[in-house]
Amino acid sequence: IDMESDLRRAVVRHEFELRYQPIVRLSSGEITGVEALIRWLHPERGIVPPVEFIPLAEETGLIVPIGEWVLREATRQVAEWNTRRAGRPLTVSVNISAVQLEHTVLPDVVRSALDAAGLPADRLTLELTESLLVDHRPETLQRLHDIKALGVRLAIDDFGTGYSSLAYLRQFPVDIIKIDKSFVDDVVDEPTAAALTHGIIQLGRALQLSTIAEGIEHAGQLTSLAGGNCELGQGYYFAEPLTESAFDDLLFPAH
Ligand code: G
Ligand code: G
Ligand code: MN
Ligand code: NA
Repeated sequence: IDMESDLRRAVVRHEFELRYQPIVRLSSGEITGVEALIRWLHPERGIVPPVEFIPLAEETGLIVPIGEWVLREATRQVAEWNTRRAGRPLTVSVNISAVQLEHTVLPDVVRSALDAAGLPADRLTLELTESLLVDHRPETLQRLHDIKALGVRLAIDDFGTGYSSLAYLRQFPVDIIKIDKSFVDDVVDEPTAAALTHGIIQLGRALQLSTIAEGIEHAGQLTSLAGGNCELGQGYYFAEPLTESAFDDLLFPAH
């Protein structure tokens, strides 16, 4: 069977699962949030990563029901963790495709997911890629403002890799910059990458945005980023994207 009908069946049969990667305060190691990342649990192929089906889901419009499921499931799960946890409630970050912004009444979907989960709007972050922001139509900007009006936070994902990163910061109502892994990869060994990374962090500070460094894999990277006052980070050094049950064990270690 072709992959499109395979993916349609997956939507009907709920063959998806979320993985949760912790987002950590670099100065203290405290977990402040999680990024939800989708996986397709294919009956024959096993676990299919998003890079292998998100593009098809976008072309076919199937990303709309899939994305709605991701929003509902991620907010439900994190609201549940927050009710069991002492301390400041976790935030949850969900990746949003351009197609979701075009083809759905996304603000209503977001509002409905938050209400159903009982999660305060300021605990949800939507991650937008720079390719999504290339779209300059007024409807896109209006929809982002409608979502912001709910109290949700917006992040620019993979920051620094697009063509006009700085222009997006003027145009779009963003709260968070996610520094792309390609900068973090070389922050220790390459003076240019280090200068750009620390420059992005200072830019974020000047604009009163949070900065999250992505793809931290080694202690040396953490030292450089924390030394440059990068607020938050994520990466294999802390944890890979975890199953719900593994993340649960991380939050609530057995005595
Ligand atoms: O999880 P992984 O590390 O393989 O993610 C690969 C890519 O898939 C990332 O670019 C990520 O933003 C994207 N992705 C993961 N989950 C989702 C999702 O729920 N919706 C969308 N639109 N993209 C996702
Ligand atoms: O594009 P986006 O930032 O949404 O997706 C994050 C992707 O990076 C996911 O595929 C996730 O599994 C992956 N990832 C997260 N931390 C690390 C890391 O430390 N190293 C590598 N190589 N990939 C990572
Ligand atoms: Mn992301
Ligand atoms: Na990214």
